[in-house]
Amino acid sequence: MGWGASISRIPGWGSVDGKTDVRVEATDRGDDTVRIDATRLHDSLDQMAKIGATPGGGVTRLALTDEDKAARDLLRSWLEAAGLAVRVDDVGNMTGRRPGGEDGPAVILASHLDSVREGGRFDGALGVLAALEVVRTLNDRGIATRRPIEVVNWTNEEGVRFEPAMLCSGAVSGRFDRPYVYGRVDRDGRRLEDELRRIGYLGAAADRPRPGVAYLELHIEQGPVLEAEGCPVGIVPGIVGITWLDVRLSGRADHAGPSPMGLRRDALAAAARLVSGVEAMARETDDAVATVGRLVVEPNSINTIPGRVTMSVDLRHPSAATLDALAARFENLVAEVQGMSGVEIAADRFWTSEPTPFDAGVLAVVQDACDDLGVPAGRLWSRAGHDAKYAQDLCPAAMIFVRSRDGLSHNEGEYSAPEDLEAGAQVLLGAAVRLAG
Ligand code: HGY
Ligand code: MN
Ligand code: MN
Repeated sequence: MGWGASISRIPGWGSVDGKTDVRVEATDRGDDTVRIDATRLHDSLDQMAKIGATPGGGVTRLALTDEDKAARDLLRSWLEAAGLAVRVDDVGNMTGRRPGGEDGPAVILASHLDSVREGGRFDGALGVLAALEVVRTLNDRGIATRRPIEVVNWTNEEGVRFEPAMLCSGAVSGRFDRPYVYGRVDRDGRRLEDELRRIGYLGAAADRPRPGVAYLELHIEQGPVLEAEGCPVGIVPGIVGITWLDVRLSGRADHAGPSPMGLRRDALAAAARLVSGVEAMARETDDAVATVGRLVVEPNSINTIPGRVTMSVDLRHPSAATLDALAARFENLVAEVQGMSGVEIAADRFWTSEPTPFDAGVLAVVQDACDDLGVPAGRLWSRAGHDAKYAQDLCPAAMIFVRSRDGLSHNEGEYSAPEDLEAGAQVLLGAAVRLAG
C-alpha cells in the first residue's frame, strides 16, 4: 500500500523559521494525487547498492575511495538526467539544483553516499535517492515549485576512513576549517585533500551548499524504536550528543616468555581495562551508550607482549552535561589504569557533536505531510549522528526516519521493507512540496 502525496488541497501558510512565510499553493490538479514512482526508487537503490557490494549483501563504500567515486559519478549522471545543475564544492559535497519560480534559498534534501565497512545499502543512500525521486516525480508531473529544490550528497558523513563524522557538512557550517578537513588522514596516511583530487571531486568553495529555506533528511532509523511502535515512519526532533576520543597506549614490547609478570608494561592488558571500564560506565548511566569500535595492537605477534595500542571511544548521551561527565569519568579511568600498569596513556577527545534539537516549524511541516498521507509516524530523537546536525546551523532542519528491521544497521543485514521506504519517500515529497511552495 502506498500513500499518495495529495498536494492539490493543501493551501495554507506556515512559518518555517519564524521569518519566512511558506505559502503552499493549491495546484490546479484537482484531486490528482502525486505519488513517487516506487519501482524507480527501488531500482535506483538496487543500482547504487551494487557499488561497493560485499559478499554478505551489504556495501563497503568508504569516503573518497574508488567505490565512492563510482557512486558519485552515478548520482551525477542521474541528477543531470533530471535536469539539475550539479556543482561540487571544495570538500567534495555535491549539490544538484532544481530551479524554482523564484531564485534564492532552496529547500535542501540531503544525505550521504559513503558507508561504513560492511555496512548496509540504505544508510545514507536512501536519503539521497529519495531526494532524487522527489525531483524526478515533480519533473514527471510538470510541477513547478516557488522555491528551488537542492539535492545534496555530503562528503564523509560516516567518519570511518577520515575521522570525525559529518566532517564536510561541518566544514560548510563552519565547525571545521579547510586545513583541518584537508589534513585528515586515513589509516594508510593518505590525506583527504589528496583523495578528493585523486577521484576528481575537489571543487570550489563558492560551490558549497548555501543556507536554505529549510533542510530535510530522510534516513533509516538504525534502531528498534519504530519497529516496537509499529510505525513505518518517524519524525525526528533532534540528535543526541556524541563525543569521540582517540586513545594511544605506549607500554613496552617484550618477550612473552622470560619477562616476569611484575615487570611487564602490556599495552593491550591496559587497553582491556579501558574497554571494560567504558562498557561498565555506559551500562550504569541511563540513556548512555559507549563503544570501542576501533583497536589496533602492535606489533601484534603471538609471542610478543603488545607494546602499543591505539583505540577509539564513542560516547553518546542526550544531555551535554552527562556526556561531559562520562568523558571526565573516562579520563579518570585512564589515570587509574596508567598508574597501575606503568603504560603511558594519552586520550584525545577530538570531536564533540553537542545534542541538537531540530526546527519546530520544519517538524510541523513533516507532521502535516504524515497526517495528510495518513502515515502513522512515531517521534524519536536520533542516537546516530547525521549531517542534519550541522545543517541545522545553516537553516531550519528536520529529519524523517524509516523503520529498520530489528533496528539493525552498520551491518550487512540492514533492511527496511519496501513499503516503509516508499512511505518515507512519500512523506519527504509531501514535506518538500509544502516547504518549496
Ligand atoms: O556515527 C554515527 O552515528 C553516524 O553513523 N556517522
Ligand atoms: Mn547515515
Ligand atoms: Mn552510518
